Amino acid sequence: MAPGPRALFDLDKLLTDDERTVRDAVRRFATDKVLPRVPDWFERGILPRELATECGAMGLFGMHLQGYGCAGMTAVEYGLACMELEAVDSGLRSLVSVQGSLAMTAIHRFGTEEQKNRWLPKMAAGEVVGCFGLTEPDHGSDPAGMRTRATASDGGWVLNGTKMWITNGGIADVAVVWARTDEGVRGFLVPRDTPGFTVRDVTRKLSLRASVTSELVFEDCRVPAASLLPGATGLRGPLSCLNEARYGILWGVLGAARACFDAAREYALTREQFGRPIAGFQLTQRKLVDMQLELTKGLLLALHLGRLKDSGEITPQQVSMGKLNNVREALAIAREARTILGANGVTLDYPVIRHMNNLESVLTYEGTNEIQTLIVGQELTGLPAYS
Ligand code: TGC
Ligand code: FAD
Repeated sequence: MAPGPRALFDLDKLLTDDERTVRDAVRRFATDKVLPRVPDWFERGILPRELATECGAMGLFGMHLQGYGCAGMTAVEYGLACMELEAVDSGLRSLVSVQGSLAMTAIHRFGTEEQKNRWLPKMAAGEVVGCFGLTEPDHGSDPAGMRTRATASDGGWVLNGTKMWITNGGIADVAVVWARTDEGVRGFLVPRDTPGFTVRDVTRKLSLRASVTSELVFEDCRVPAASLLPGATGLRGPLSCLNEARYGILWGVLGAARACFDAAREYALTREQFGRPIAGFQLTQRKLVDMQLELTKGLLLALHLGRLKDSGEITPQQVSMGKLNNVREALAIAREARTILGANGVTLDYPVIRHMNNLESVLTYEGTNEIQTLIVGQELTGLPAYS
């Protein structure tokens, strides 16, 4: 391999031929088909619905799930795909995470055969978009306090409450909604056109602008008994889906960090100050070296966790450790890259500040940095420190 940052990684040696093939195919799709359009979407604050159809055609939705039209790939292959998608934009990876790791996983894991056959093949193909409603305006880190309620009535259920910050909400055809019942938290499949279900998109975001984030409101929203996901009772149901999405994120953010590193290195080699390229200054080299060290360590951690996941041995706490480290370091890399670009770093002419702003959301969603810390802290001490 030629000298340069990839030679230092040489991660390729640790991957199988199949893993490299999947990674390269997703990289081509993301780079050739999506990247040229992303800065415009980010600037306008939109995510076109057609992107879901394109991702479906690529087999990206639920790609780690078996059957029902899903690709049945390994955890490492899924992770590598997330990395390539997020190298383009966290919004693209979010679309895929929420559809596959959250909405489809909830149906795949907790649904009836009828629910799986009805929804999963169309979701895998991108014909149907799903969202996952757990967070509420007053209950984010602590979903156990949720107020959305489902009441049994006339052989069905009536939903009342509000979900907030829901990715894909405005483009979703079906929402997986978690609500309090007399038996504890249960999950419901609510089609978008159900009377009493309204959606309002969150605007004025300065992060994840190429992603739809919405509020879901349920007012006496009546759904049939067949909408209930029978396999999940209690908070364990939604929290177990979060493990899947957190796993995708711990790979994905390395893609964003890699894109920032690449942009900063290229800029540093061509930008001249004091008569020579800024890459020739020791302080710039130290930044590049530290960025590369954390990127490499993050990749090794991700790959180790992926191998553990493929062998069925991974724990939720290990996933939290991966999300905690890799998001924190990706954000630090993005911020450092931004400094190397100087004033140019604050514009959308370069991808760095877009990634940096996106990563602020990634630090918060799927369990904040602090919550991941407390999950790992509990594992180390046996003492829960949430309240
Ligand atoms: P706790 O009493 O600890 O647990 C309740 C039940 O759940 C089980 N459990 C888990 N099971 C599987 N995986 C996990 N990660 C689990 N964590 C807990 C637990 O064993 C227990 O089961 P059981 O059978 O004994 O009842 O729950 P707690 O209320 O004390 O909360 C713990 C805490 C704070 C860790 C949890 O609430 C938490 O993770 N909070 C963070 C919330 C969060 O991450 N929300 C994310 C929303 S989705 C999202 O952000 C999507 S963005 C995606 C995108 O756009 O890409
Ligand atoms: P809060 O819980 O109010 O936390 C505020 C601050 O207090 C944080 O720093 C937090 O770490 C800290 N804090 C809270 N509790 C503790 C504690 N015990 N100890 C120490 N510090 C603490 N949710 C969904 O359900 N589905 C989605 O698709 C989805 N998509 C999202 C997309 C975007 C762009 C964003 C920004 C969020 C999304 N979310 C989604 C919501 C996300 O999961 C929540 O924002 C997150 O869980 C944090 O909740 P909160 O924003 O209410 O913050």
